[in-house]
Amino acid sequence: MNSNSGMRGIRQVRRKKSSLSEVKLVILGAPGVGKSALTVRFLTKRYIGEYDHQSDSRYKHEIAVDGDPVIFEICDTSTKSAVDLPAAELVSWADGLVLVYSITDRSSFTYLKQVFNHIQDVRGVAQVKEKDVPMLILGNKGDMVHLRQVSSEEGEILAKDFDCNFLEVAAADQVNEIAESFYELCREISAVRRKNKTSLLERVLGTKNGNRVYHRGKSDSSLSKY
Ligand SMILES: Nc1nc2c(ncn2[C@@H]2O[C@H](COP(=O)(O)OP(=O)(O)OP(=O)(O)O)[C@@H](O)[C@H]2O)c(=O)[nH]1
Ligand SMILES: [Mg+2]
Repeated sequence: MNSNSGMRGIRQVRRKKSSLSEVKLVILGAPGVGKSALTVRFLTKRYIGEYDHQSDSRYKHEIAVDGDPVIFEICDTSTKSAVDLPAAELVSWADGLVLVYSITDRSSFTYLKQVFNHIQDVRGVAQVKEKDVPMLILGNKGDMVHLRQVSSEEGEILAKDFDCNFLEVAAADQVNEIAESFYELCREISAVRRKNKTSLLERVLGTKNGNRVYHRGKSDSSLSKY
């Protein structure tokens, strides 16, 4: 490796770090699907079994993703009933959304469709289509297959409809799979930021694909024609 490519490598690492430094996630889903269990599993690797149901819980925690430190700010929502929709401010606040249902509870699966429509209302259909707010669907309580009400195929179809990743998990049993699904969401958020940064630069510089484009601006009209 020559010194130039070494420098390039260092700059790339620096840029990656700054774009990945803080990630805001909101965990959504019907009551009792395991939102808190999954959040605590991800943040502490622990499974306690019983969690506070009274109010939303907020966490701020630094975790390394692909060797780079990332500050995860997570809002674990507490849903009072399966007709309540998440607060619009929370949906707007999020960089990424984790949508949880329980494979043992069909109504929690159906609830996510309502939540998705609500996300589209809040963030805009076009933005959701463009994946400006990456999402992840987790079908939790995968250890309770004897009580299964939602098939894996249905979960996959839902993820295709929402155009996002999907995984069946068990907060009760798993650590690494859950962590990896959160890391992947974090990578997607980082990709969105890079994309938005590039398109902002293109707009500011008036360039696309390296070609400079001339835009007639307001000040042009005040220029003398002679
Ligand atoms: N068997 C099994 N039980 C689970 C799993 N995840 C969570 N639970 C249990 O399901 C119950 C609800 O879990 P919570 O994490 O409190 O669910 P929640 O979605 O945060 O619930 P609310 O905050 O009330 O909306 C608890 O008794 C958990 O122990 C899992 O993967 N397997
Ligand atoms: Mg909870």
